[in-house]
Amino acid sequence: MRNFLCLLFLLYISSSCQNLKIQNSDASSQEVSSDSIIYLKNSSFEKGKHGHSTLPRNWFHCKDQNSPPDLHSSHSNYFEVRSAAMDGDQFVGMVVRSDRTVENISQQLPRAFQKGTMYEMAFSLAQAKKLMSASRTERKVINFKTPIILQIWGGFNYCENNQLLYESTEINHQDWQTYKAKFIVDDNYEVITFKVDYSDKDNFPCNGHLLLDNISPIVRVSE
Ligand SMILES: [Ca+2]
Repeated sequence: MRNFLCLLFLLYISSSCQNLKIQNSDASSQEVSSDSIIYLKNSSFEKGKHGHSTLPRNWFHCKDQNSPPDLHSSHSNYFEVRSAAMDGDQFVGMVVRSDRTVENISQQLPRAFQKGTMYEMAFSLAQAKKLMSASRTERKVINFKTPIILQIWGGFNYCENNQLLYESTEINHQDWQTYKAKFIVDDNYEVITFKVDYSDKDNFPCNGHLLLDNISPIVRVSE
């Protein structure tokens, strides 16, 4: 993990280089050209004014859902979330609700995935100490405290989730932890979607949330 994060940092600051010599986790080396890296826009959610039901700049969401996710700041207090960002000053919060609606954010990839290719990326997840919001089904303000999971989907538009690329474990920790996703895409997807879901399909619906920050570039890797 440590080597992987170092790799992503080096790739990020060296994007002007045509070819980079990198060291992967098993200590073997490989050449990574700049066209092997997909840079998401506003990947740490620093652009766009924070607010509840507010999308960060360059991000979209499927409008079939109730509302957009929330854009929190280290100094904001939306829904009584008082967490500090993992990177910079802002981060995203997404909820699942007992009315069976879930939140998501999507971005059109600056370069489409290539079918049959393996990619690797990292991001940070946490749960706030509390997130107090109105529950439509219970008709009162409650703590959305149930731990939930993050899914990453590949698709061709913001409401079309074609391939599940990654699914996290249940996020039940209040410190930021970095997760790594490694996946092979089965089509030339043009949109990436980060979506939350219930951690226990046999025991839903429920009210829960997680926080997301600091998404790395997406790097093409060999198997
Ligand atoms: Ca951030």
